[in-house]
Amino acid sequence: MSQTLHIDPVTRVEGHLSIQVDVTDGAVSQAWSVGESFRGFEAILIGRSPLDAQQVTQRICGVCPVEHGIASVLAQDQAYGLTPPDNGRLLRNIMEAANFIQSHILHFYTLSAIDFIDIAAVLNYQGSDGGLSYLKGWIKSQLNSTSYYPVAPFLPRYDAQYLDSLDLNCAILRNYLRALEARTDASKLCALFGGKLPHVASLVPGGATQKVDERQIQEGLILIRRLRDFVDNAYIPDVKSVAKAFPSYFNLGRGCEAFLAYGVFPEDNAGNQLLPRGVLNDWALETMDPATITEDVMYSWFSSGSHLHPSVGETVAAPDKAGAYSWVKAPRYDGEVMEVGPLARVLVNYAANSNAKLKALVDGLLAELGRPLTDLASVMGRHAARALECKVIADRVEDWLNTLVPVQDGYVAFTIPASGQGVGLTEAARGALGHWLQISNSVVSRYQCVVPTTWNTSPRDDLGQPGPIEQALVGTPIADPANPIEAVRVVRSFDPCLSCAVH
Ligand code: NFE
Ligand code: MG
Repeated sequence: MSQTLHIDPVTRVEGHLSIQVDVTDGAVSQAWSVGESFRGFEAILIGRSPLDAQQVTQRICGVCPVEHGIASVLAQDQAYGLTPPDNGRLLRNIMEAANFIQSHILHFYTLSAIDFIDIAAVLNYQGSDGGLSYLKGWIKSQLNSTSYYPVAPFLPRYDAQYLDSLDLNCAILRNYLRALEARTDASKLCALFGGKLPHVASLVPGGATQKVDERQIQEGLILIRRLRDFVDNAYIPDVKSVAKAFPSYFNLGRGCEAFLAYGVFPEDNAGNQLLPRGVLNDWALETMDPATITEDVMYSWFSSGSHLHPSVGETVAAPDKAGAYSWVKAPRYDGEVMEVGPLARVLVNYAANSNAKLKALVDGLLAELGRPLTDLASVMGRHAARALECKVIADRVEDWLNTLVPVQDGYVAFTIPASGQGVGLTEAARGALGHWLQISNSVVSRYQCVVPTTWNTSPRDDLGQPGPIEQALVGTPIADPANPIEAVRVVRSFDPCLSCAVH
């Protein structure tokens, strides 16, 4: 017997995502991922000064603005022939890393933990709850309110099997509150060198405009040490606890098992990165070649050419196009479906053995859980990879802060050429991010963004191959079609941001 479920909207993701699944004999047999809005940032930039790009593209998203700004200035660095000085490279890394940290903490606690915490058990518990009484009182008062969304984000939600342990439920809910403060610290760290957040002001082609002083470095160190403490003593232990309580989720949401990373956080001007680029296909490491990237639009609401490289890409909206079902394009690497994100970065790094600390963290986790590496291609593997890379990044930020040289310039001067082109490849919290820029008559003549969630929520491509989330959903058992919690757990493990995906 088969039935079709519409999960629309998928809540606790950024932007407007709708998921449709056919459930046959108790499991998902087919899935469709639908981006429900169009934004048009690529068109907005045409005819404007390229210098607007790092400001305009940051407005694609309030969660990952810095990464869009970085991709844009990297594309301009290439177009103008610039190499940032060390301080500029370090400042960019610190701002981008701070944005990663706040985003990963947001994803686990604010967006995903409620899929696992037994809210009712915490509300009904009468004993000492270690600081939760205010939150419980608030939820209870809202339960009696007549507002349309009684206690969002906590309720309503799907009935499901949640965490058994009352202590664990209370502990993670307490850390849910602490996570809000941790995200504030991460945003302060970014704003310390970016001037403001969201949408930092100091990113420019050639580096970053902030001229740091000793006070800023000390303030940054205080913030990153608090964040490292939260990651070590709350985030990673909580993810491990959830992983141990839901072992079956290491076998759910496997997906396309092909992974792409552009690499991020340059450690020098010679191409070395904290988390390097690469492709993992059939669990074998390959060199990443951006020339093979294309975007298909057969099933997307665009009338522009399909299977184009982003350097010649087009974005022409066609809301009435027959056969299309999403505003998300379908990026492919050498024609293949690729998952991007923390799991991709961690697996590429593991295969390349390029970061000893990250490899040791992964080995330690696998030993603790008694699982093979391949089990990380799963719902729980994505949560775990995000937490472990968060530690590696947060630890490294402290080194970068200590390497900044006070008062030294963070950027080099530049002139905008009358014509030119460039590509900025980096990683956002959610995965591989690229901006392709073309300049004619000193203004932007083409601007194409291929964004992490464009990869992960992509619809079927010209060959009919489903996108990564569509593939990850297939096979997922749905115990109760009225409460498809298993499906949303799979979707949320990718941390989709549709605002970015449809840009
Ligand atoms: Ni709107 Fe973003 C990140 C980017 S996701 S959050 O991370 O780029 O597509
Ligand atoms: Mg695009």
